[in-house]
This record gives sequence, C-alpha cells and structure tokens, in this order.
Amino acid sequence: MLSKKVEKALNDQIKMEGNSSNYYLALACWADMNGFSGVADFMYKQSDEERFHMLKLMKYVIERDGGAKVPAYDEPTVNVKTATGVFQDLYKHELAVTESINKLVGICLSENDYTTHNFLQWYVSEQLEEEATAKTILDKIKLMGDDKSAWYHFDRDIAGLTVTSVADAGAGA
Ligand code: OFO
Repeated sequence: MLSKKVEKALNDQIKMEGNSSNYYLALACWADMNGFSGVADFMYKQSDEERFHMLKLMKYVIERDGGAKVPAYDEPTVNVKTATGVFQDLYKHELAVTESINKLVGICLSENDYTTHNFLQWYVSEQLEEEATAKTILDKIKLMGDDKSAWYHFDRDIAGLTVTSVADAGAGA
C-alpha cells in the first residue's frame, strides 16, 4: 500500500513523463518540418520511450493498490531554431527529469517505502543513460561545427539510433 505522499509524488512523475513525451514529440515535429528527418525519427522514438516510462509508473501505482491519474498535458512550446537546439533542449530537459526522480527517491526514503525506492532504481539508471546520450550527441555536434556534409551523415545515422543504442556504444553517436 502506498502512502498518500508517495502516491501523489508518483502521479506528479507520471505527469512529468507524459509532458516529456509530448515535448519530445513537438521537437520531433520541428525537426521533421525543417528537413532533419533523421533527428525527427530519433525524437519520435524518444517520445515513445517517455510514454513507456509514464505507463510503467502507472502500472506500478495500480499494482500497489494506488490511484493512477491520466495527466492533462501542457501544450509544449518549442523555441529551438536549429538541430543543435533540439539536443540542447533534450539535455536540459533530461537534467530536470533527473532532479525530479532524485526528489521522488528522497520522498520514498522519508516515507520508509523501500519497495517504491527499489522500483525507482530503474529510473535512476535510465536517467544516467539518457543524460550521457544527450551529452555524447552534443559533443559530436560540437565537433561537426558548420560542416554540412558532417550534418548530412549525422542526420542519416541518427535515424537508426535510440538513446539505449547510443549509450551502449559509449562515445559513438
Ligand atoms: Fe523518462 O526518461 Fe528521461 O526523461
């Protein structure tokens, strides 16, 4: 049985994962509309991943006899002007999610909820992976600079990648 405090914190995280999914969908649309079809594919997949994170939390809340809430989404505002901006936003957003997951883990400990604490370790690892991936991609982008041919290959190659495959490949994006 979840405490009310943990149940609310989990529902807040459900909302954040849902908003992340929507935000990445908006970034994918921006990339798609601006000729970066590979970047768009990568971000569409990232959006699906975030939806999966939301569902995993919902199922956990229900499994613990809590009430999972389907969140109302905030309309995403996209201010990026370049493909580099897409990945800068991805990185910034992932840092905010990590902070939120860490707070959630802290709440579980303060409530002596070691079961939820254990469940959340999957998210702790996932955030580590996603932050590293976004950082790796940004490093590659820095190396490419304004080299149009490098961007062409980058866009082509990133289409087939996912956050997990980039992370598994270590420094290779
Ligand atoms: Fe939900 O994994 Fe990052 O944001």
